Amino acid sequence: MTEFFKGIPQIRFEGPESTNEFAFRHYNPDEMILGKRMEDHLRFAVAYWHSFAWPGGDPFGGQTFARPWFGDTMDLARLKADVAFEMFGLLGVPFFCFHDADVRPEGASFAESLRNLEEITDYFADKIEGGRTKLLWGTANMFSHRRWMAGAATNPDPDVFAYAAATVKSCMDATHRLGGQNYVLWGGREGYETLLNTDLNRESQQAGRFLQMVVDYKHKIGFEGAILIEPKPQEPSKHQYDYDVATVYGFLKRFGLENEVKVNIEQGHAILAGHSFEHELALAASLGLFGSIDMNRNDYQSGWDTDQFPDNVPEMARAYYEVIRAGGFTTGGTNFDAKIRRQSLDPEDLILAHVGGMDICARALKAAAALWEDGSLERARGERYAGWDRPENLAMLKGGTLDGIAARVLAQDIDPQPRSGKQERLENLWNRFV
Ligand code: XUL
Ligand code: CO
Repeated sequence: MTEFFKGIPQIRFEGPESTNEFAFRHYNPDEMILGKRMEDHLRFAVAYWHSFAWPGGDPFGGQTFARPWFGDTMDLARLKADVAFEMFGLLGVPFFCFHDADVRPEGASFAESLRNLEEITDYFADKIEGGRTKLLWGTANMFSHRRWMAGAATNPDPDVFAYAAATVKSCMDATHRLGGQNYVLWGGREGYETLLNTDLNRESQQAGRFLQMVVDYKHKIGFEGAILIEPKPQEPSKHQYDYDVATVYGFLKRFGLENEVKVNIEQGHAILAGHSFEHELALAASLGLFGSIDMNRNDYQSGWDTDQFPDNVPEMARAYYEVIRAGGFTTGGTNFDAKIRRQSLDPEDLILAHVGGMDICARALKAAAALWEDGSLERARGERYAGWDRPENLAMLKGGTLDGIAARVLAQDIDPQPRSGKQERLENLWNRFV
């Protein structure tokens, strides 16, 4: 054991009445909900980068955190891993997620970076084997180092494209070796700052080819997890190609990859794209793309990607209702891609942030599941479309023609009668459960 979380107890479920800060009030892993354990519904993951690699900087100031593992040596990388797995254990989370750059020091060459990653992968493998926290997903950080400033796969320099291919291969290998359930691609620099120096067509052809190679490699090594793209409209780039779920779907269709790749939807990214989180979830499910979620909100006033822990049960309930409607997670889960504020210096702040986030999500899941079980909302939705079950109406969708339908409108003197959409009534129903 390291000293870092000294004095912090194992976090356990104590129920809604508990006043113990270091306990769950709602997250009860073994509680059965809709026939499944709560833990298996939520599938929580801790994000290595925000909790263990982020120094606490913002655009106006640098490091605020003093962590004993900050530095560029392999010994410190191992200490960081020790502390990280201690926190996973204290929280009892089933999963974690990481980028290569979070877990190993950058080497002087690609070969050295690769060796460092492989060494840490072995170190993780032992910890995974000896504990109960597994890998939800791995990914490559192709946005922090200056080599990526003009993009990774979409870079005008073919050497960067090659370096990106080698990097993703190494991260897919690590993810595969650790039994990861997904591999994520988030293209923070896959976009542009100005169209004046950008060839959109070339860059999207490069991105399409790159993703095809990722999919080919997945099959080559027998990786059974899902490949996920994480949409985001901008930040750090002025405009990012993976803008939102609909844009990603268009891209996948264009390159024939819509059955190979799904999406990892982040709450804050959905809002930055001008959507609600539930919109992005519902759309992904309807397109067959729903994979996983990053559960972190932005500050609604600042308009930045502030990556805060969730604090709003009604909003999260909308999200988990869509997750339930989508049939729940398969390989995906709820990753807290969230960081504590830069003034939250104490080790216990890290723990309490996750305890709160897990409880908010658990509460939201319970509310959403109760409404789902009640069934009134789905019945109301079904009734609204019930006219489509009649054979003459079904026929319009299957082989109907404009002139044939026009003839029927005339013959039967069809005169549509508007009906209430019942929105307030449904909002009242929703509020009975949330
Ligand atoms: C950035 C973001 C990333 C991805 C993984 O906004 O969400 O942390 O989740 O690269
Ligand atoms: Co994210």
